[in-house]
Amino acid sequence: MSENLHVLVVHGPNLNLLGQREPEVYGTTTLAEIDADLAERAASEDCVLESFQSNHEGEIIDRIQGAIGQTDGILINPGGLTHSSVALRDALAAAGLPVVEVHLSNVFAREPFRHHSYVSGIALGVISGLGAKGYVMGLSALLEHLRS
Ligand code: CA2
Repeated sequence: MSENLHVLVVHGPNLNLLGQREPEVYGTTTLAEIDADLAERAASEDCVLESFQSNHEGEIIDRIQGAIGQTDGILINPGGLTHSSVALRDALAAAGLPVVEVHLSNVFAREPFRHHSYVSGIALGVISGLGAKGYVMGLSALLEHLRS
């Protein structure tokens, strides 16, 4: 691996709809805009970033397995898989990489089924409710952790 830090950004199911549906819950920023903001921050921090979105749990797990030995950390919004997927948690734990979990909405101010995350217990930290800005904050925290 080169001396630049490598970060994998994972966007879970339905996040491809950002900016097109439910703006009152998820805001008006599109996924492409979030990725562009992340790419800009990554470039200023000499970080190599790769963003990946899938609506398929297995594809996400395959991508996380593929990151082993190739990536230094993972920034993830697991979408609805947050609250349902033991398999996603197992994949992240098996990767053994620092993980920052991001949610656009404040999941704790929403329905009770959103209050539990299978990912949080293996995450370095969680950002929830700060909208699209939360991703850049999460990347920043992840890079700071990797450099410390
Ligand atoms: O707040 C978040 O970022 C969530 O991870 C979003 C998930 C939800 O299941 C989690 O509880 C919290 C849903 C992602 C669906 O994204 C959409 C975006 C636009 C329109 C419809 C869905």
